[in-house]
Amino acid sequence: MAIESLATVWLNATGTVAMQSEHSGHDTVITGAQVVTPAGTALCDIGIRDGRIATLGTGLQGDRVIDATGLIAMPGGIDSHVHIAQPSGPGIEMADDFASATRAAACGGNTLVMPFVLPDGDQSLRDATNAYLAQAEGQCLTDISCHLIVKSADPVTLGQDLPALIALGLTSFKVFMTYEGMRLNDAEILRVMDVAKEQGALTLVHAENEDAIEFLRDKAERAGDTAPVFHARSRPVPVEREATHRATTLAEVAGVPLMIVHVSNGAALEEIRRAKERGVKVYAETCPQYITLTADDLDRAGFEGAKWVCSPPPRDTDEQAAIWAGLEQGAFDVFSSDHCPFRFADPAGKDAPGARASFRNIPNGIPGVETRLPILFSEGVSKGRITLEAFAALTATNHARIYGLTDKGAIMVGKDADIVLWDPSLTKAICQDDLHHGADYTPWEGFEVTGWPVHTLLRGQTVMQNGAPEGVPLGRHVAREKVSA
Ligand code: DUC
Ligand code: ZN
Ligand code: ZN
Repeated sequence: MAIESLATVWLNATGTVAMQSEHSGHDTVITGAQVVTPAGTALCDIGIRDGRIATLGTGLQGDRVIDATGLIAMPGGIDSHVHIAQPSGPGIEMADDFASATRAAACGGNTLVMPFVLPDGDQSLRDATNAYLAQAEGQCLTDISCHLIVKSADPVTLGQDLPALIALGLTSFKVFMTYEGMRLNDAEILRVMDVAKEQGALTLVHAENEDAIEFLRDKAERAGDTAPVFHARSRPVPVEREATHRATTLAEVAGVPLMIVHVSNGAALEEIRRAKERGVKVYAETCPQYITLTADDLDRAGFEGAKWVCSPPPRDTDEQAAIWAGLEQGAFDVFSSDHCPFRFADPAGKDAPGARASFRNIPNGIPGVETRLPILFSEGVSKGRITLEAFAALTATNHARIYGLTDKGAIMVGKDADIVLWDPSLTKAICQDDLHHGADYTPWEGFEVTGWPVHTLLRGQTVMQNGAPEGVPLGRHVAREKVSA
């Protein structure tokens, strides 16, 4: 369907706007862009009033006019999986605080990120949340909305803290099947899922089998195989496939929806497909590392491979193809960064004490909040694998729907004016020197992309223009709707 005729159909069919030749009273009007909405893509103006999208139409007038001719207007990116200033163990420090992470996020076309509250030591989940939100206050260039991490299924956490925090709008939490000290056993996961069901929250699962990993890790170390690449070899596809099967089965038993985060391979995706066929409501997330990186990236000379150490690890080109097939066929609901930044040349980061002696000691995670959207735009939209509408769904609209961010995630009348303008023809190589995160490297150094965000607006206010952050930290913590089973 031609863009003009689709515009007419959509604008009239919604009943929310009329095709007016003039409409005044806007604080800001964005003119001339191709506007991507849940109902299709149309050439029209966007009228913004009091931080919200007030009008979609033509010939709109306002106090400030942004000429976006030749650009694409998308909903601001929502990155529902980032780690910011998270406690990471003795002597280890994450490379981003709220200021640097949200600055990088805004420069990468995002308007909301979802970090995780992790209690430090035996801190309660409630105390950890209060401290974390206090740390974010006044620092954020984008909005934020926090998930919780449940690392203990004790009565206070399950009976008091989770219900109280869910009631305050923190309506999702992550459980781990890997990492000693974080992982829950099956009985504990079922009890956590039951709280999710009773209280209206969504459970996110990190699906890797810790016992199988430890078996392989120990064997590798005893054989003297301690280099970064053995991180990937000790976390092979079957450990993720088995845990994905178990997580979906536990959700089936508990009768709850769940999100499998950072799916890295076709076998795990197949487990998700089979669970869906059984009637389990399973959402799936994947990330840039699983469509662009491989385990060979960890196999560099010396200690360089530590830069690519994350879990699950990047796989191979066959698994990249399986993830692409899933993205093209709609098997994935969300595309997130799993931004988990550590500095490379830093004993508080990848070069932690003992890390060169064994991959076991390398902090897990890579930076990616600023590059998530350009990588998917370039590899997906520019290369013709996915449509603009699928891109918007995978990077914003589905995140808002699944996690209960009712005012966010789409260019529609009444929603927050969280908008990013894309130059689809801007070609460049990703370069650490241009990025705004706190890490001292990017895993995508030199990666060529076509398409880059050039203007980000948070509730109508410019927070990035032409690659530079702009304005004061306006970001807020956004409470979310409950999730129904
Ligand atoms: N899991 C994540 O989700 N992020 C970083 C490290 C990890 O294991
Ligand atoms: Zn994880
Ligand atoms: Zn993560």
